[in-house]
Amino acid sequence: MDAPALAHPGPILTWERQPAALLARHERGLTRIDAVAPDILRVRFSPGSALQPPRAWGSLPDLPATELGLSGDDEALHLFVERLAARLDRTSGALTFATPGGSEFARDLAPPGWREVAIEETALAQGPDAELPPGAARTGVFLRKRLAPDEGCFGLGQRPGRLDRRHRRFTNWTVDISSPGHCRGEENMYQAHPVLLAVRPRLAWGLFLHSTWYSTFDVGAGDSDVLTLFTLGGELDYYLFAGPTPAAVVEQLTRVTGRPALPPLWALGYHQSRWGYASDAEVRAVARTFRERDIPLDAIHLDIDYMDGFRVFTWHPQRFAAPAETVAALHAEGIRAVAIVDPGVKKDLTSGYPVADAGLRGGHFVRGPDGEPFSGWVWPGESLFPDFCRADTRRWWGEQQAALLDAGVDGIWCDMNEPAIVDRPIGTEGERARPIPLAARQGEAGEALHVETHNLYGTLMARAAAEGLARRRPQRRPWVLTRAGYTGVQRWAASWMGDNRSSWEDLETSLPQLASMGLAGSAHVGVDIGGFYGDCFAELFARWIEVGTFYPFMRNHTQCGSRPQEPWAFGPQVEALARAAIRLRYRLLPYLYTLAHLAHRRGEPLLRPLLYDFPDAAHLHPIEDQLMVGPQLMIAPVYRPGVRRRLVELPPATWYDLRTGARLAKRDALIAEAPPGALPIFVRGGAILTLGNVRRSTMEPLTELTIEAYPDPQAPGEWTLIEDAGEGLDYQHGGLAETHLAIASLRDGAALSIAARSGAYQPPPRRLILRLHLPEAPAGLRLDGRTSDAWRWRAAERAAEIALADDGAAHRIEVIP
Ligand code: MIG
Repeated sequence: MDAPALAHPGPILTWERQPAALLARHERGLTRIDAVAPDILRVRFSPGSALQPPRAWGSLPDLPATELGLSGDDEALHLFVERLAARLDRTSGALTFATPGGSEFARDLAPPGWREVAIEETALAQGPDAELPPGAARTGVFLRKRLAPDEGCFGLGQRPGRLDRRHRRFTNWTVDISSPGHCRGEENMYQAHPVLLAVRPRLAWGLFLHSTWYSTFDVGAGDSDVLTLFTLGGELDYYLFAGPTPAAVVEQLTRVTGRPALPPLWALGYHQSRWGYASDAEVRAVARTFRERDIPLDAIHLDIDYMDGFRVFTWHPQRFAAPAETVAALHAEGIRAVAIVDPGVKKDLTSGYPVADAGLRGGHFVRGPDGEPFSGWVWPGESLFPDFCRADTRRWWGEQQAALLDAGVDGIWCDMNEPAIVDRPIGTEGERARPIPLAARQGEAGEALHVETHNLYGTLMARAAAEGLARRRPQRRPWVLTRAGYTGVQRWAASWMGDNRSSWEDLETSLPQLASMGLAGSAHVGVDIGGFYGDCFAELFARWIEVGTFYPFMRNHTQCGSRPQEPWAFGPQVEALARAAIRLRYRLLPYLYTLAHLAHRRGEPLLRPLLYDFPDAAHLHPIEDQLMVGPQLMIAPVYRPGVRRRLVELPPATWYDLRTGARLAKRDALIAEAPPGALPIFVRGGAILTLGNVRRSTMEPLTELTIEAYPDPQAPGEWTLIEDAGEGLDYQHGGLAETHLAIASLRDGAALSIAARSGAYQPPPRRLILRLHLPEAPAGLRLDGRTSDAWRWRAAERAAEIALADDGAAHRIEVIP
């Protein structure tokens, strides 16, 4: 296909310096570069004479600008912030970036180009609904950047498929990929994350295309050394992150798009769900069975079955006749209730359904191109769709949650918010996806067309849910789970990856999928453990739950009508393995919760690819079936039938086997024994792992804290345990407990120091167990300078152990060689 030629900006005619920005006018169009931070530049280019004004619903947090250094010569304008330099060519308008040391990257192969793009050229060709009114933006802007031959390309969010995104093409347009009419693709998904992380030895950089419009990334698919960005938005707008490590890029990205919300502690526990827990009695029976079988559980999710005729914000009058009692019964067992909410509001105007009535009266629904409320078909039948671009609509929606919150519901699960809509009653023959028309109007007073705001629909619904929770329960932390989203959704919600299948492939793909979500800024993510579509089976379930232990969000969920998938559904052997996996999750909670704080403070993903922690080991970067869980743990899951051992690459570090406590001999790789129930888990030398006692749920107090030190003979190690009440907002005002821990490797042994606890949060009384992992039993142990006779050698764990009451004071144990 011969695409029409692109228009280009031509030479820069005039330029002006603003306090933290450069504004350059070309023969055609203008470039604006903002110094966002010492390590972040924002680049905008418009083919017109002005940039689009910021959108009211644009949801990036405000950042203070930084100083921009600027100089010019005959050929170029040179821009500097502390850790990033850019060169804007005066003749062509092309940009190049460089480190302060002069290493070039992200070079434009040509200046931005544009042309009129017909909708049919995009994946948006959806029949007549795709038509935009005359005059609506259809200018497509293109940008081609050079990819270095040794640059690995990562990110782009939840798409399954390979972790390394190079040689593929991606569309950023939120769709319900599980609905008829869409096939299960790797190219486009429920969530849109136009985020790229490029990694080469000693230099990582990142790019966030700040366009909520339909956009595409060609990551070396056409020409392997070219990255082509395209947006239908009529203007180019991207943030460039200086790195220089992958961790720095993720920090920079989430500084711009927002950090992941800190979840309440219970959200990190085990969640049980299924489409089809259809009555109060059934829900109580599930809860009771968990308790009878002594399997920890923190939350049960209520799917659309609880509603009355799928009317959002209602309860079924018979099956859930007394919802407050249902939820209270769960709470009495230490279990939280999460309720699903769909955006489609049944267009029921005759039975006094307040959500439809008040919604119409308040003008809260998306209006079609004709200005009348748009309707389409979803579970409730013909439905209306809230216009979440409007602040007053988000508020109104949040208030509707009273119907759930008054019954005691703890968290909100936002589904179908791509939004998913079909063209006739669900299940009718010939059913096809029927999206909101691109020319539908959203925002206050017809401010924008749906084509611009579509990608934000899921995020803004999650935001409405989270803000509604916060308003109604100002003392508690909102917890929201969402299916659809756009980069930045992490500020309001955790995400699950939608409708996967009960298959080995889907277990395998969850690893790169969740890791890529982390790189796009969403730290709290999971897939349906056991798989959604189809029937799970014993071996697959056993493998999946052992991997799920390490998903930041750990939920078992399945489709209605599939075979039972609760931990006991596959017989006593698998039940025992599942119980052990879930118990391990609860043991790990103090570590995972500290990681949740780090995600909230600096965007750091809980689950991440090896490249995040080992940026200089380029040969490990494409690996996607071994992941890091925080900086201390590495997992090497089994995701194939019949496999009982597997190859594990050992990144450059000292490693311990978590199960034996033994330090591994230095080598590049090993074969790990991995029968079901024994997922290979490795601890990095220098790590200090903090473990809790197993609880039935996080509503029970932590009564024991184990601090396990894994000395690295080559280097000291340190860690700060972060704790708080697990709920509420005190953590924002000093209500934290931070315990600094350090291991020193002494000539003949090691020492573990625990600093006095700082911060205003007082953990409940508990026992402290200190363990030092050593090659062999030492002659003795000194506690706080005195030879102890209360220590013991735990041969099975290869650790010297001592227990004491946790008094919050400083302690030190030291090996007597
Ligand atoms: O059209 O609410 O991805 O988790 O169980 C299906 C029923 C709608 C899709 C979600 C799935 C949920 C299901 N929903």
